[in-house]
Amino acid sequence: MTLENLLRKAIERGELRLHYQPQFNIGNGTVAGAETLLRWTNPELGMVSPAEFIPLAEDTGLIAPIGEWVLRNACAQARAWRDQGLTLPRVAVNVSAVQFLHKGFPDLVTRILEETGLEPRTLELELTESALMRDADSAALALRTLKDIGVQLAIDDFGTGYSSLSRLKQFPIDRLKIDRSFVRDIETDADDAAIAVAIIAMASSMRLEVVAEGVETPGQLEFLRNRGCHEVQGFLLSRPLPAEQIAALLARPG
Ligand code: G
Ligand code: G
Ligand code: MN
Ligand code: NA
Repeated sequence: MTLENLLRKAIERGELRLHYQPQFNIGNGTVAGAETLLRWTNPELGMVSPAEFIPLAEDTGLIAPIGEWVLRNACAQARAWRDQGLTLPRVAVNVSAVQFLHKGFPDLVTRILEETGLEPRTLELELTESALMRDADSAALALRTLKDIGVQLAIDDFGTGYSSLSRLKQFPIDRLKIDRSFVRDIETDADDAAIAVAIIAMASSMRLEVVAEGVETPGQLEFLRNRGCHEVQGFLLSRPLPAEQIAALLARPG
């Protein structure tokens, strides 16, 4: 079977699962949220990376059912944690450009929030910078509709696309995620450090929050803390984890 046909069957065969990577407040170390990351394990292929199958899903239209599955399951999980008395302030879901620009997307979000009974502000949608800039007028409209629903909005992989700053100002965004390619050499590469510092400064002047991705070392964490970054996410703090392990993390006293 082709990869496409295997992927087509993955939902009904229950081969998709969600992992969650916690995001921490840099000041006090509390959990600020978690990013939902899709995992596909196929009996023949083993683990297939989303970096491989998401582009295929986008090209074949499979992103619609897969994206819907991710959104529904992430919202249901967030609601389940809440019902268990666990506080997760925010669950972030990656939304591909194809999904985001589809006319019915805001209605789908509304329907899933109603079905699961999750407060809209608990859900954050991560859009990539390139998805937003592809057709910035349509993106601005779609973002406004989503913002009116009450969800939070983040720009993922920030710094890697070609944002027009005047556009950025028009977008009703809550949060920027500094791409991990800038974090990796933040202590040694003056250009990467300057970019990260500029993103943090720009975000604070626009009253946006900043999450740094891909934090792997204490030195990177220290740099980001000294520069006023709000939140961090990365292997230093936690890998993406199955839901049960997130529950344990949230239940941990203190
Ligand atoms: O988790 P990992 O590093 O393997 O993810 C690789 C890429 O796949 C990242 O760019 C990530 O944003 C993307 N990705 C992971 N899960 C999802 C998902 O549920 N939907 C979309 N559209 N992209 C995802
Ligand atoms: O494109 P996006 O930012 O959504 O990608 C998220 C991906 O980054 C996930 O697949 C996740 O596994 C990966 N990731 C998360 N933390 C780290 C990290 O500290 N280092 C590296 N190299 N990858 C990370
Ligand atoms: Mn992301
Ligand atoms: Na990213």
